[in-house]
Amino acid sequence: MSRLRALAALFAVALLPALAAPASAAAPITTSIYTADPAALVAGDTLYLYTGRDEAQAGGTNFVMRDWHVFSSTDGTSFTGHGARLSVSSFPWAGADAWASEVERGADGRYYWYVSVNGNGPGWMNIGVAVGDSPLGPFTDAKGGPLISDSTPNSSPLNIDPTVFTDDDGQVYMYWGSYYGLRAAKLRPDMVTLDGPVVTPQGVSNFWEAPWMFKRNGTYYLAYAANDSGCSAPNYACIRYATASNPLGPWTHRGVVLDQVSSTTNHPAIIEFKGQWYMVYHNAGAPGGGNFRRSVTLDKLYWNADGTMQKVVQTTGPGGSQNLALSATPSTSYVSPWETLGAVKDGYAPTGSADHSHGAYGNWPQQGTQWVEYQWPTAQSVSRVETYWFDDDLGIDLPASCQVQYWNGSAYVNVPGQSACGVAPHTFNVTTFNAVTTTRLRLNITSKSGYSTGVLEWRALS
Ligand code: FUB
Repeated sequence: MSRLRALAALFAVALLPALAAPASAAAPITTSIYTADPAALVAGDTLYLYTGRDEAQAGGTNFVMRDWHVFSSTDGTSFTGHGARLSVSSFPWAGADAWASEVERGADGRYYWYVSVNGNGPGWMNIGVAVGDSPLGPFTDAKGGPLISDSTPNSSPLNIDPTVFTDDDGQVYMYWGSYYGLRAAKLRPDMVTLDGPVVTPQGVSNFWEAPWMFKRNGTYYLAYAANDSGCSAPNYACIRYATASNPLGPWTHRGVVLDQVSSTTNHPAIIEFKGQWYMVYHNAGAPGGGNFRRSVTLDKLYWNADGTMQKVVQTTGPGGSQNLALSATPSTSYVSPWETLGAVKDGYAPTGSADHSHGAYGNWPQQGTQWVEYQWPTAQSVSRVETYWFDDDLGIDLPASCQVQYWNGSAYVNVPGQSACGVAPHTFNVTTFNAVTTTRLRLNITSKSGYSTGVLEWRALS
């Protein structure tokens, strides 16, 4: 089982209801906490998002997830946080890992919250289910034990990521799974008992994990995370989808609906709210974010006339920041011939300061002050940079200091109101300043005596 955990990590793979607090607008839905693995539900005139919470420390290399949170919106743009509404401790038979979940309304009008959670019994992850009388709960364990575990016949190699769908005739279906092992089963009207055997759906190409099922105009849709080289960089996921005319398939693969994001994992929820379709997902885009410090966000989703989905444009949502580095041309005072300057703007979220798996900028054997610069063909408004330092434990060490400058039309000058230019290892060091409008932004890096310096990723944010 430890091999599976390692794989999951690689792939990145106080339960009292908090007072409702307005969260920042749309994307990410909040920056008060890190959130992941969204599920969406419309009840009345409200869109509810159910998420996990990432609590890993900066530079952490595994998931730390203890509870599930609820957010709501009446306009699809600004979200109100309702705090943790369910936790691992809500399930007396479980002990850790509050992973992906989804809420479905039962025929009895109650709300069933299906969760991935680590049981205390044999095996690893299980699917549990809690129930509450409203979308905000309170929720309690509905079964007293797992609905799906490793001992369920024909269960997935990793029993996580439930998606529950109720068809027009009232029949309820659950899909779940990871490690390429998609599974499905019918549920009885009680919502907590399987209604027949677990089946292995066919035709879902490159399925990795995170299924999300829905229906539109009589066609069934299954969106899911895939990680094949046809859609994402190594260790990253994209979102593919398939359609079917029967809720248990066979499925026909239709393509990629969401490209790779800035976190290695990717997790979809697709829903119509007040006439607009949305793709809800997570990335590493919040300040200090990373593969284990993710943030839920959403973007509009549009349909083609033939019922296929257009690829979602990742705007980072209304009011969200964009990483302008992605469209910049980088240059530098010096780069070692074996290093890659372009690595600083490839969108990768490193797992630590020694993680040069996606290339690194390094200036060995230079010492003293060197610089990295971004240039744009038209002026950009920039107010924050996030810097992930490279440290190879050889000639490249963390810098002694750094300074952000911009081109004011005739010279490089320090950006105004600059917060500390951090040099911490294993994290994105966030430096904020009064917004500048410029075609060139520069990071001056001063080495410690006897060392050179390097950068794994340098984000420039609007
Ligand atoms: O958040 C933990 C796991 O990572 C989820 O269950 C997967 O979908 C992936 O996002």
